[in-house]
Amino acid sequence: MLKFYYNPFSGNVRRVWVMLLEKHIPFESILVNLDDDQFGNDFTAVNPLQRIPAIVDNGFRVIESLAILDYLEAKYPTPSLMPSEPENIAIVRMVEMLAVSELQPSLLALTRPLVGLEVDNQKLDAAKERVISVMQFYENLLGRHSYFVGEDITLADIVAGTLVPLLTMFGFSLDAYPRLKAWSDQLAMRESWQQTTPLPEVLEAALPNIRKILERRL
Ligand SMILES: N[C@@H](CCC(=O)N[C@@H](CS)C(=O)NCC(=O)O)C(=O)O
Repeated sequence: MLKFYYNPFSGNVRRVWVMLLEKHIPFESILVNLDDDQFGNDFTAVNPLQRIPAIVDNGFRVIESLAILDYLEAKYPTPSLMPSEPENIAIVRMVEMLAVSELQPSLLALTRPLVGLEVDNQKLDAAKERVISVMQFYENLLGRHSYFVGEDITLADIVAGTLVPLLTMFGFSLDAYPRLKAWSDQLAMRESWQQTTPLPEVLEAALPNIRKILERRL
């Protein structure tokens, strides 16, 4: 059975978890406590870069969440979560990359004061502006569709839709982005979202480890 190395607080993990559930892929979950379990020999043998998520499927190891999503889509194509038209592929990739390259680093910057790390106010302002630019881009892209690509959920919705709900924790409101709000509310009703929503106590308990992770960032 597919082995899934995870921790419920992690946004990088959650996108893989949601996909496994959406595709009804049977898996065995293996908790990696990020209070240094990731540096142990067992997990380092799975991922030499010592990060979750990772999967091992029939002996084939995949690390990096977006690579895992692509692998799962190719290996388990039904139900499809990736369109085939050039424009729609571009939409999925744009949404994914904005989530991981713009939204996520900005949220990490905004997490620093929450875990008692030093704060550069200029960087915080830049991070907030970045988040707002991405929210506006997503709002426009959603147009009148239910999802980023028409009426069917794709990887774009999984990657962005597991990060956008976190924005309210950082003081952002979705009220000025009605399409984004409707889309996020609709995703929140899916079983895969409900099963993977980190409980407040899980997030609270993870704060010391998040602090250590942020301190180690290059
Ligand atoms: N680019 C990687 C990022 C993975 C990542 O940073 N995972 C974090 C948890 S959210 C981690 O395992 N950190 C452990 C550490 O920094 O020691 C991906 O998308 O999979």
